[in-house]
Amino acid sequence: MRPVTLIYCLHEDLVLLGVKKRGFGVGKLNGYGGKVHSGEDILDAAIRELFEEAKIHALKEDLEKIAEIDFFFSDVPIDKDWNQTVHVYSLRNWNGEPKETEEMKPEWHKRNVMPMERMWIDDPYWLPKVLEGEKIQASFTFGKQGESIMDYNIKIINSF
Ligand code: 6OG
Repeated sequence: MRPVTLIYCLHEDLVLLGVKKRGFGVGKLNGYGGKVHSGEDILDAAIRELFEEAKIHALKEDLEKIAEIDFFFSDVPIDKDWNQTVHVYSLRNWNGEPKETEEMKPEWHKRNVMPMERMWIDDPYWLPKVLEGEKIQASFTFGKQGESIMDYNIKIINSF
C-alpha cells in the first residue's frame, strides 16, 4: 500500500479544505496532503505537502494523528497504484496564510456543515468523528472507480 498524508487545519469552528485542481481526486474538496516519497519520514512528507499546496509552514510537534485509513479500489488495476494508506492529522498552529497554488484552492468551512457532496464519498463515514476528537483506524473498499463503497470498517482507538 502506498503511504500518503492528509492534514486538516483547524481554527475555532472552521476547517481548511482545498479544491483539488489536478491529479487524483480532481474537483473534490479535501484536506491537504499527498504521496510520501521513498525514504521520506511521513511527518516530513505531511509538512512538505502542506507547504507545496497551501504555502503554510507547520512543525512536526503540532501535527496530531487522528486517523489511519486503508483505501482499496476493487476495479482499478493494481499497477495504477490507487490503493493507499492515508495518514491523517489535525493541525491547530501554523505559520502563514493559506494561498491558492497550482494544486489546491483553499476554502474555510464550518466543521459541522461540511459540503460532503463536494468531497470523497467515504468522508461522511469518518471525518465528522475525527474532527470531534475521536481517533480511528479504518478501511474502505470502493467499486465503480471510487464512486461506490462496497465495504468498510471503522474502529475507534485510544491513541496512535
Ligand atoms: P496525491 O495522490 O494527489 O494525493 N485521499 C483521500 N482523501 C479522502 N478524504 N478520501 C479518500 O478516499 C482519499 N484517497 C486519497 C490523500 C491525494 C490526496 O488525497 C487523499 C492525499 O492527501 C478514497 O498526491
